[in-house]
Amino acid sequence: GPSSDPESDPKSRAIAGLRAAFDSDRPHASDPVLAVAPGRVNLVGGHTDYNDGLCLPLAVDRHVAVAAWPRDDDVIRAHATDFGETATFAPDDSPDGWAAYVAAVARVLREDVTLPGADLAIASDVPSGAGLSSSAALELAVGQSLLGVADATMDPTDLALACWRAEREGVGVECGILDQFASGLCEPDSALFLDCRSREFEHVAFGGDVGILVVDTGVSHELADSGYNDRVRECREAVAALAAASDSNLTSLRDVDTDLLERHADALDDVHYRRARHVVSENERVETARKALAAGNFDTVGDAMYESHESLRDDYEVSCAELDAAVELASETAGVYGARMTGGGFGGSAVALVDGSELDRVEREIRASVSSRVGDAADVFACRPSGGVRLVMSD
Ligand code: GAF
Repeated sequence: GPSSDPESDPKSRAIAGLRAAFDSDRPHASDPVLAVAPGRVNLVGGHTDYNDGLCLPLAVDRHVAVAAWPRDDDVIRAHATDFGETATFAPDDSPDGWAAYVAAVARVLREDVTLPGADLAIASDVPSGAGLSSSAALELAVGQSLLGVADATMDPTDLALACWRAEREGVGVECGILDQFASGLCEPDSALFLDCRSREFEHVAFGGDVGILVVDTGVSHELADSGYNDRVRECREAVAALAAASDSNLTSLRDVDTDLLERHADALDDVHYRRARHVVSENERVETARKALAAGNFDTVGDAMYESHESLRDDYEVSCAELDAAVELASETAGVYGARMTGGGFGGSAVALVDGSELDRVEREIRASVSSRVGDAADVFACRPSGGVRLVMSD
C-alpha cells in the first residue's frame, strides 16, 4: 500500500521537493524543519460546529507534510510537490488556489508572532476534495512549520484557532472549528470530544478493538461552491425565528433542545424546522456516542452514526447518492458497527466503525463491490486514529 512505499511518504517527498525546488539557488547547511498534520474523519457531530455544538472526530494516519527553511527576508516561496507548482509571495500578497491557504496562515500568525520568510515544500497523502479535511491539514502543517523556522511555539489550541481564522478570512468558507481542532489536537488511538462553544475538549480512548474504514466516493466537493454557506445561513435564520417566538435570547442552536424546538415549531417553515431538528438531535447523538465509545458499546456508537447519516440526508440535505450508497454498502457488511457521511457533504467520504479483528475482511469485501455500488472513482482504505500536528525529525 501507499504507506509502505517510501516514494509516496509525504515526509520524504516534502524534503526531496524542498531540495529540488530551492537548494540549487540557495544552498542550505542546516536540516529543514519538518511538520506533519493529519486529515480527519468525524464519527458523529456533522454540521454542529458552527452551531456552537458538539462533535467527535479522530485524526487519520494520512498527512500533509511541510518541509521548510527560513529566509532572511519576509518572502514566502511555497512548492507543491504533488503538482509541481511554486508560488512566491510577500506578506501583503493574496495568491490564488492552494497558495491562498499558505498565505492566509502566514498572515494570521504574523499578527502574534514574528515570522521570517520561508521556503516551503508541501506533500500530502490526504486526498483533496474528499471530505477528509485536507485544507485544515495543510493549514496546520504550514502553521507549525512556520513556527518551527521562527523557533517560536504556540499553544496548540491557539494554532488551531489561527488556522480556523485563516480558512474563514483567506478562503471565505464560514466553517466551524471542527477540522482545525481535529488536525491540531487529536491523539493516537482516541477520538476528540469537542465542545465548539466552550472550545474545551477531551480525548476519548476506545473501550475496545475497533477499526476505521473510509469510503471515498470520488465525488469531489468544493465547500466554497457548495451549499455549505447556505446551511450556515439557514441555521442563523432558524435561531432568529426561535428566539423571537420563544421571547428568549438564545444565540445559537446549541441553546435549543427538542422540547423548545417542538413548542415553537410553528415559527419555522419546513426547511428551517428540519435544519434545526438535525442540529439539535445531532448534539444528543454526540453525547450518546461519546459515552458508548469509551465504554466499548460499539453497537450504540454505530446506531448513532446511522441515525446521523439519515438526519444529514433527510433533514439537513447535504448527502448525495454516492454517499448514501457507501453507507448502505457498509451497513450490509458483517463486522460494521455503523457508518455515515463525514465532512461537509455533497460528495466526499463516508466513515465506518468496524470490529478491529474483522477490519481486513471488511475492507476486502467493501473494496470488492465499491465500484459497482458507489462508483468507478470510489476508493476504500482502513486507517488508524493518529496524533495531531507535530514537528518531526527531518532525517
Ligand atoms: C466541513 C467544515 F469545514 C467543518 O467546519 C464542519 O462544519 C464540517 O464540514 C461538517 O461537520 O468539514
